[in-house]
Amino acid sequence: MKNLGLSLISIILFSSCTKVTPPEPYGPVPSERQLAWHYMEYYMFVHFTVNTFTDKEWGYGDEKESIFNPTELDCKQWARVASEAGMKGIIITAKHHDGFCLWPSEFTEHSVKNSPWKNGEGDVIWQLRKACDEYGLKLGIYLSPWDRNSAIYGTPEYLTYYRNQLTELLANYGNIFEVWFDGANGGDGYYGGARETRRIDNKTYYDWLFTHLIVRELQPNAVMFSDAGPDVRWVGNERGMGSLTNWCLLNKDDMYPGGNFAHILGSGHEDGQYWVPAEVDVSIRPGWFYHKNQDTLVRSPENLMELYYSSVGRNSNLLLNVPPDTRGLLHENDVKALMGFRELLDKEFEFDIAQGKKVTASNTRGKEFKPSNTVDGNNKTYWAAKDEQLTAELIIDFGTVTEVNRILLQEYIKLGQRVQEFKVEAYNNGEWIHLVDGTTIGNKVIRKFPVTLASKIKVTVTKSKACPVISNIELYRAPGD
Ligand code: FUL
Repeated sequence: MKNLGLSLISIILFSSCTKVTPPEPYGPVPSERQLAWHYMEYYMFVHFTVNTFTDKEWGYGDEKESIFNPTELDCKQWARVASEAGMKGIIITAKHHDGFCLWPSEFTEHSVKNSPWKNGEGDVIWQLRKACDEYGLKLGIYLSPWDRNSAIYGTPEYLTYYRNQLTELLANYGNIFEVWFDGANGGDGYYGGARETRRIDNKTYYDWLFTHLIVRELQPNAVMFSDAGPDVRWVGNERGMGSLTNWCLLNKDDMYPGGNFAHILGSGHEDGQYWVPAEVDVSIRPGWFYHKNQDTLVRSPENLMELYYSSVGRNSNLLLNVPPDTRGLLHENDVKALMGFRELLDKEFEFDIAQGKKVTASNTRGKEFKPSNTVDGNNKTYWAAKDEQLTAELIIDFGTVTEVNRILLQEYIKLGQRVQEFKVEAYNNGEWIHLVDGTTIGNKVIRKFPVTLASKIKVTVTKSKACPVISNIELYRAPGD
């Protein structure tokens, strides 16, 4: 009995000693609100204001409230289209540079309350809130810091005005997932009748840290976007181009909205001190606002598919702008393009060849971190190498020769972004053929390669800051060559 007791104790002790611990996080890691944002991937931008009716991109600030008069405004149509397109939320220009507010702000007369729309009783933000709830979408707001209508723009008092408006939006419209701080400022404007040029110092004028506190207090789950984060960064262009090398990391301390940082924002900083991932903002039309003469210039479904590859496929989220027209509806041509894109997307990623297949690794940390975690259709589980291992190979064995032309990879970013270089090869007829060379992975990369016959695919992490931690590998045979 005594002996049996002892050996039981030693078994318990032994097994607790051999329990494998997960890798320690490496470098900055995403907050919960950023993780939730990463999972959204694709959502709609809505640019709508007096510009829709004046046919302009930047209103001067002297537009009469009476021109805002959409005849059939229907936020439910926006939300239905967004949801059917596969989007997860909508971010709206509650106030653009012209200063006109889409909600009846108590701090200005320059808003929907003095427009003919619904006899001044309407509130676009509230309508959109309800529509988003109905379609299971999240709501975000864009509140332009530059205000060409405000008489006090450029003075310290304007900051109080701006923060009051921000507070109205954050306190009265339910949960907000993203607050968009734009960096543009062209200087001249109406400014309450002064009609002059007002220059501000982007670095100091807005006192951003104080404004950020308001967002944190009223909407702790919201991420804040700007050129410099703090939670999500601009990608540095409006052409829909994410960077092939894309670190979710940024040394943002000396950066600010409207600064000259576009050249850095695509790739981020490999040694960045903060987790600030990139968002690709791009319009479905040449302009951000609706212009009738652009009805024939809406991007095609194929073009939108390319945008998807250059954004979501490059470790960024895609914020696709679809501007309502003067009726207050998304135009038929835009809706058609979005639905066409959705169809292409569904076909492109219809069947994951890798899921459930046999996977082996050159190195594995322990059974909880087994290689098959990368193909179990669950990106909360992951394969990890041992700590000292900075390179490793994973081989997915299809068991039979299969055509393949796309690969999707994900790091388990809760433990930080680690991979610096990787390559992908295919095995057929007794040899390994090179398919793809890559640098960073992060939340997600998707890469195309020519249709290849393969019985196995090998993913090699050739350089990593710390032991690689991969949550997901998917392989597809997308239509076409
Ligand atoms: C820019 C603005 O000036 C454009 O009008 C648009 O809102 C775009 C998304 O951001 O900075």
